[in-house]
Amino acid sequence: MNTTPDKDEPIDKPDFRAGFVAIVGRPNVGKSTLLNRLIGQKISIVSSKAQTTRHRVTGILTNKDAQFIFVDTPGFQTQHRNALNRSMNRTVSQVLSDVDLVFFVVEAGRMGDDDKRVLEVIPEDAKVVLVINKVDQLKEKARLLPFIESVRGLRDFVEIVPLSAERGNNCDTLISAATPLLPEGIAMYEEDEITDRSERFLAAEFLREKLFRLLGDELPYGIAVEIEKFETEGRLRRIHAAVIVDRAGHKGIVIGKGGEKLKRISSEARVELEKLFDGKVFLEVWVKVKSGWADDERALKSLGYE
Ligand SMILES: Nc1nc2c(ncn2[C@@H]2O[C@H](COP(=O)(O)OP(=O)(O)OP(=O)(O)O)[C@@H](O)[C@H]2O)c(=O)[nH]1
Ligand SMILES: [Mg+2]
Repeated sequence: MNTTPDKDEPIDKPDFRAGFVAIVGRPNVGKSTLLNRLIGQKISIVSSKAQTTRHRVTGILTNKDAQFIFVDTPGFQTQHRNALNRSMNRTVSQVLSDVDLVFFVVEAGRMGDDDKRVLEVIPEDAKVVLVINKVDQLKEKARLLPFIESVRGLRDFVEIVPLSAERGNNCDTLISAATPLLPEGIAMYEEDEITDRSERFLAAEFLREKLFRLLGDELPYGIAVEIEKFETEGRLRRIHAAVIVDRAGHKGIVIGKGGEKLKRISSEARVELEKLFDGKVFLEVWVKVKSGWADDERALKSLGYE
């Protein structure tokens, strides 16, 4: 019998823990920043605009004690403006129904009605860790303790962890606190796997991030990205992507004078994708008008929304 450990064998040690952790909260509290920080790599897109994340994004962290399968979710919408908003909330509810642990993320010093609505969506029997993010933004550190006191009664939180996802402060405390809260079990993914989402999905997301970051305030909400072709030749990826806008008048804004805007957007996306895929990327982007796509269930399905 061969007793040397096989590299491909799942990690199976006594006391090892593995489980799914949902990261939920209202828009813009820093959920995706936290996911990226916890797994040590950028996988989920981030911007200063609310409602950046529209899909479930999985990030996997494996250490010697546990395997965390974090699931980043869209910010929970308190207003349902269209089918896209409903789809995003559905994603949050679906993720919440099927995890071992929940990180409920709020901003330090702020617990509004929109935060409390998210708390109501978390199933009663779920184990919930309250993550108080952006502590670096608190001008007076002395305000943190009274804030914690004022929110700790909202639910029977299993842990309360203040941190800064952006700076990385106290994120290791969150991991240590969450480890014993995961069920005992074997790893479900290989040690070096960081996500279960495809390169095709990540390419669309990274391009959408640049659109969110480089376009004005309102435009990104009417924008989606469709990957029309994704080919791999050795270490080279050839990607053809369409930026979907919902009004003909928006096309010119995305393209910009002499094509400058779109050139900058696709070049910034390409640079990040090359880092992520560790290989050369050819990214060709064009703009397509699909009126009313965000309120059209069929169009949403074809764009990969749940
Ligand atoms: N100062 C500070 N800013 C942060 C921190 N974490 C996140 N941010 C910023 O907050 C903004 C929103 O971050 P995201 O990670 O996109 O937030 P989100 O909760 O995923 O947002 P949605 O996907 O839109 O729901 C970005 O501008 C981040 O840089 C933090 O710890 N400190
Ligand atoms: Mg997000």
